[in-house]
Amino acid sequence: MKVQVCIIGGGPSGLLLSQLLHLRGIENIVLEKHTREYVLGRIRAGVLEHGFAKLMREAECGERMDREGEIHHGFFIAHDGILDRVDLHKYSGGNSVVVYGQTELTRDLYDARDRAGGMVVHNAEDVALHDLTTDRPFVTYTRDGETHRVDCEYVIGADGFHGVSRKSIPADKIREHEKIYPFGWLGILSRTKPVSPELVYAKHDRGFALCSLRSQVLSRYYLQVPLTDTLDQWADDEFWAELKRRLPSSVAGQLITGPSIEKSIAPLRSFVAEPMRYGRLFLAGDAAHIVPPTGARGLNSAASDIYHLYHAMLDHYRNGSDAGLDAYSDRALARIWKAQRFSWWMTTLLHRFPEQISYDQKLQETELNYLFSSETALRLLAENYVGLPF
Ligand code: RFL
Ligand code: PHB
Repeated sequence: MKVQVCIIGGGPSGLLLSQLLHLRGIENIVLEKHTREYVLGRIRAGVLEHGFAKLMREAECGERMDREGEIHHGFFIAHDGILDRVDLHKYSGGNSVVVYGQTELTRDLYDARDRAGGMVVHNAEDVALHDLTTDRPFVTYTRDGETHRVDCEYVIGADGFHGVSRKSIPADKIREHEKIYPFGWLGILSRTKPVSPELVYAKHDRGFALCSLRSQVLSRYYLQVPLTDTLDQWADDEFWAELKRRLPSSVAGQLITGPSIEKSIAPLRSFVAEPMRYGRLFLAGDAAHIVPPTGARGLNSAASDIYHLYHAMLDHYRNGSDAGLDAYSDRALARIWKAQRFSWWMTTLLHRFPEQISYDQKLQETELNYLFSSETALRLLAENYVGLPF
C-alpha cells in the first residue's frame, strides 16, 4: 500500500493528525498496536486547554465536547488547612479550560475517522520503520500472522512513550533529558458526585492529593504514593480514608465515596527527546516528551505538536514549502520546554519529597503564600494553566 503519511500510534496525537490531514485531502493511515477497546480503556487526561478545544473543532470533532464537556474558569489549591482559588478567567485575560476526558475525546476522534472512511489498522504488531533518511521511507507490520508494507512520504511517530518510533532513531542522532520523581500517583474513578465543582489540588504533609472529575456524576481522585506501593495495598476504603486526611475538613466533610470503577498507579516522570525529527520521521506527543500530570500539560502538549505538524504538512502539500517541516522541531520544542517548566514548578510546589528538609518546606509555604498575595504570580500560573499560545 502507498500513502502520503504513515502515522504510528492510534492515541489522541495520531488520530487528531490523521483527521486534520484527511480533511485537507492528505492521504494517511494509522497503525495502532492495540485494540480500540484497549486504547479507550485507559483513563488519563481530563483537562483541555482552550487552544486544544479549538483544534478539535477544526477537526470537526468538537460537537460532543462542546455539549458534554464542562468549562472551568478556575480551580482550588488547598494548603495549610485552607482553600485558595485560582481565578483562571480573571488572571488569564478571559480564558478557561474544558474538562472532558481523554477517553471521550479519543472516542470522538475514532468515530470521526470511521465516518470519513479513514484507514486505522488495529492490532498492528512488530511495527518497524525503514529508510527514514531517504525520500522513500516505508513501514512494515504484521497482522494475523501476515506481513504488510506501507510506502509513504513521511512517517509520524505518535506511538507514546514506550513506542517504537523514537527508538528507531540512532542514539547519536537524538538527545534525551529525563527527570524521575521519587513517587507516583494512585488514581481512582468512581461513579459519585465530585466533592467540588472545580478541581482541588491539595498539598499536605502526608503527600499531594487531587480531586478532579469527568462530569457531575463521575469523579477522578489521585493520591501521591511511594513508588513501591502496589494496587493490592490500596482497597477502596483505604483510599477514601487517606484522601480525607489530605483534604481540608471543609472539603473532606463533603466527600461522597463509592466503589472504584478503575484504579491505577502512574509513576511521575519528565522526559524530552530532541530533535523531534530524524530524516522523514517526525515525533509528536508522548513519543517525544512526557511530564508529570500535576500541571495537566501532557495531552495539551501533544496537541500543540499536532498543531505545528499539521500546519507544516499543509505548507508542504499545498504550498510546496518545506519551511514548516524544517522548523517543526524547534517550534514544537520551544513550547514543550515551557510546559516542562510549568509541570516541574507545580509538581515541586505541591508534593512531599522523601528527602525534604525544613528549608524546602518553608520555601514551598512561602511560594504558596506569595502566589495568593500577588496578582502577578497568579497571572503567571493562570496563563500557563490555560495554555500558552501555539
Ligand atoms: P498515547 O496516548 O500514549 O498513544 C500512543 C498510542 O500508540 C500506540 N503504540 C503503538 N502503535 C503501533 N506500534 C507500536 N510499536 C506502538 N507502541 C505504542 C499505543 O497503544 C497508543 O494507543 O500518546 P499520545 O497520543 O501522544 O497522547 C498523549 C497523552 O495520552 C498523554 O500526554 C496524557 O494522557 C497525559 N496526561 C494528562 N495530560 C493532560 O494534558 N491533562 C491531564 O489532565 C493529564 N492527566 C495524564 C493525566 C497522564 C496520566 N498517566 C496515566 C500517564 C493523568 C494521568 C494519570
Ligand atoms: C485528571 O482529571 O485526570 C487530571 C486533572 C488535572 C491534572 C491531572 C489529571 O493536573
